[in-house]
Amino acid sequence: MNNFAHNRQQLYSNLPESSIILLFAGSLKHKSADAYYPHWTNRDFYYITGMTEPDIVFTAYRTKGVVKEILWIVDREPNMVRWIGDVIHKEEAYAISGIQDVRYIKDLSAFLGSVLTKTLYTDIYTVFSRRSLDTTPSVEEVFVQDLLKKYPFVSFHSISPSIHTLRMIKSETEIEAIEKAIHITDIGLRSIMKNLSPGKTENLMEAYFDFELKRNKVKWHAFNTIAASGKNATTLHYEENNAPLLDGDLILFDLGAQWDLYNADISRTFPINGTFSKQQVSLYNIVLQANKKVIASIQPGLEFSQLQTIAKESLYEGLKQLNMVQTMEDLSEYYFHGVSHFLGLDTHDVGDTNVKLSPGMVFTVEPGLYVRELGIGIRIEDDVLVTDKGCRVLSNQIPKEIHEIEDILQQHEMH
Ligand SMILES: [Mn+2]
Repeated sequence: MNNFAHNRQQLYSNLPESSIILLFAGSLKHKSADAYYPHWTNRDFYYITGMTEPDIVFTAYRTKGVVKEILWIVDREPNMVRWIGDVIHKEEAYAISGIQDVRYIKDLSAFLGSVLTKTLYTDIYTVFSRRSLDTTPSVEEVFVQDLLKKYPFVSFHSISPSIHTLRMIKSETEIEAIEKAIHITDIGLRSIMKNLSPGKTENLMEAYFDFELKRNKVKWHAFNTIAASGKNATTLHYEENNAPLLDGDLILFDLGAQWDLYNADISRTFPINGTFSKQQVSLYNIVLQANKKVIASIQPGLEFSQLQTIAKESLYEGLKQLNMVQTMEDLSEYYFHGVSHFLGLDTHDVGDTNVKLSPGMVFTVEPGLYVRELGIGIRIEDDVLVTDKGCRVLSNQIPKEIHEIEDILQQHEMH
């Protein structure tokens, strides 16, 4: 069975008899003048349909035990095709989604009207994903408000929790896409390592990464690249990436490619001149130790929240030996973010973190230390998959041991 069809079957298992699922791909967002932002398909919509084009709608409803699913696509005028290209056709939409009944969006309103007025379907499940009360209403909310004016007897429910629960457990195909994203991220990082030297700039390092991504047919980054040297690395989300690289400083990279909408999220920290100083070694090893301890602890049944506890204890022990902290509270001066987040269709992927680990979950392990007064920021981030007995580090091939990193950095002539 097609992956997306499989996802739909899982979703339908909890669908009550008198309810309709209504999902939107979302529309192009206006940027300025005649320019639009690139379309970012709603990730829940993609998970259920496999479609990436804007303005598509998906409906499903159960009738006499059978679920009827319909995909509503756009029909573009021939003249518009000449200007902005073709849209997806019915056969293509079926091939991708596995949904046999594909219709044109202009008929959706009449369809919903007839279903709502002639049958007992009164519960509509859709995606409510507004990030905060202050952001603009989503396409779903606008649709819902409009429909409620015409059909005040229907009630709406959020289907997001059901889809997000499914999205927490990755299929083989999803894992392969994440692995591919990590593989290309590795290629990009190695290009950075080959070209890293004092006197260059952060943005040049970013350019080496970007070149490899484009060369390997990556369309989007997983997120904005962080290339932060020296004290810049102590700002968590530094994205200026324009400072010169100084001899003796470290540089922290947090970056990732996206493949088939699935993301990689990797952090590595390198010495700009090819050799870690003594002080850098001692701090780096504390972070590396924490990274390894968290990874070693991963197994089904462990509380997700325990990952952070293990990371903090490990970092604390290391810093205590250096006399940099006295109590656990002191650690927040040098480490102030979570150690793990789920990874998938979103870089900070959906999912409930008040859970125990289960096979198929994919998340990051990213302890760090940020010592402002020393101009040192270190983060070592891997992506891991929970297996039956423990975990598989999907980013295992990306060097993180000091001797591995120094070997690679020192292989090339510094120029
Ligand atoms: Mn991350």
